Amino acid sequence: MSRSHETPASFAAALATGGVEFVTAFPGSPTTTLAMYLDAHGPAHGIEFRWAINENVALSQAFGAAMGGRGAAAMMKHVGVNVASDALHVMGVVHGLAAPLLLVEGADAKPGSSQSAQDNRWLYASSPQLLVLGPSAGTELGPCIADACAISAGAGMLVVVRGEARCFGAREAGERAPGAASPPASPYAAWPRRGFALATSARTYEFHLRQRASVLARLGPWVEASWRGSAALELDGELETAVVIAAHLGASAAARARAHGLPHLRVLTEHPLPEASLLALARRCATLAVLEECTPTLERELAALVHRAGLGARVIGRRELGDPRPIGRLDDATLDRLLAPLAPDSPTERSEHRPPRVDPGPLLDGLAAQLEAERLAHDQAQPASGFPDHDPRRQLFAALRGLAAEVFITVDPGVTGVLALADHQADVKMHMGGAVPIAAGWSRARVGAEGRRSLAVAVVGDTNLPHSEWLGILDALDHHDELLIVVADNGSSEMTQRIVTPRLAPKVAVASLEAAGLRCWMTRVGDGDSWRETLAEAAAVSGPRLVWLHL
Ligand SMILES: Cc1ncc(C[n+]2csc(CCOP(=O)(O)OP(=O)(O)O)c2C)c(N)n1
Ligand SMILES: [Mg+2]
Repeated sequence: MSRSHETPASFAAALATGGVEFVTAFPGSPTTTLAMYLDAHGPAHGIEFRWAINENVALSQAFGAAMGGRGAAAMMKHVGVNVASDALHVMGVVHGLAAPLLLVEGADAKPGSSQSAQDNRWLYASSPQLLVLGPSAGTELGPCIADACAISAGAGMLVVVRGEARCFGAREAGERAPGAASPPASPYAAWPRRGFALATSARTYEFHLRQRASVLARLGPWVEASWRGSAALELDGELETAVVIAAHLGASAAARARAHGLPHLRVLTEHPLPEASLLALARRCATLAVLEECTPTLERELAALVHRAGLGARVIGRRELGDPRPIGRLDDATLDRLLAPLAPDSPTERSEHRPPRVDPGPLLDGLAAQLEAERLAHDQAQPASGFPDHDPRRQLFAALRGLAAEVFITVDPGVTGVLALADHQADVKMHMGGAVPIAAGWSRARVGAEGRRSLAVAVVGDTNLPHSEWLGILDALDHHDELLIVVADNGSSEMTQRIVTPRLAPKVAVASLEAAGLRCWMTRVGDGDSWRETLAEAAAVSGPRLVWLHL
């Protein structure tokens, strides 16, 4: 193991070792320092870094890069997750991405420099059922990123790394992960070669969640080993009180529990929890005292777990321990004040115990074949509907596929996007505002690499454009992305009873985008072949460009 004393440097090295080559971020403490390091030194680690116009764009670009086979991470602070939340709820549930994908969240529970203390643990654990790792010190960051990347690569799923200033702002980075010599290989091919449209919808969402349950079950042995605790946990006998410490408080709170001679277990994941280990402890205790910052998320989950198992242990939290504040930092002095009354008369605890390490990679062996068989069965049982034969959009998507040797097509929600999913006419549909940044991210993975003639195309609905695609376009302009944007203008939202929401008239919209520096064309599908010629002309030039297509 090599030693590194700077957290940002060891963070970058861990990302690179884990296969992350593309990082997008929107600034906000406590991730800014890490992101600024990547901005300055990313290339030395083989990492392309860019600031994004907002967090939705950051996460969506990272997702597109992972679809293209380039490991990616998006970084933001806890309130930034609100801006990325629509993306997170769709991108978070799918599997089979062709490279690792991480969301690195900086939490601020005090709050120390934020407008709110917002606790995102419940959000991750709710519908997207995300795996969330919670490193609590600079020393834990490297091993945590290594496992996050290995799991993300093996399942092709988004994994969250949630830390706060204790971890991301730490000076001492300590030991790097034992680290594979080369990043974990992905068992999944990149799009468009993958050959089907990746999408979430009413047709697929439950299917994705069933797959997630199966992936998390495979990871069970790794999750069950994701804790540290006092050696006394291994011993027989009854305990009066044991302390359960949430991942984000981790090492520093465990040190205080040890100083008071209290048996303790600190979990390393925020979701899911090592339930069997927690229950084993609960069986031996009269009281479990939970330490966590912000909302009583772990406290409630542990209480429910103990209740479901029919155990008698009492679960108490900060309030019962004597901290009436609903939020606020648990610094060492506060922890000492809360823990001192619990200290046993004859303390026995000294060192921290680690269960034997479980390598998560092998737990996911064979998963790719399982996921693919399940997908084919689901598609057969509930096939996607495509465009009717006479619909000109069928011809449009066929024409887009033919624009280059390799064409990747993103769409957004709407009738145009949904019907393009059948027969692999498009490659991906996620949320409103996803088409442009996903295409931009994919183009960073594929265009120009290995001499390929590849083209990224984002097909944007006329309602989606003002709702949420506009900022992604500005970001693509700012970064000179290789990207063809096609606005599919049917004059309304066909999806929602043809409602017309606030928008600029097409000519005004195009003039605005041209003023921003975007090269634009306007045409109409059905006017002979001229629209095909316009698309070919736009495809042949470079940089971000846009064809406004009246349908
Ligand atoms: C954040 C969010 N708000 C509302 C919706 C509901 N919705 C789905 S598609 C859509 C608009 C699609 O209109 P357009 O972009 O014009 O595509 P079209 O249906 O006309 O092809 C709306 C409002 C949604 N999916 N997400
Ligand atoms: Mg429309």
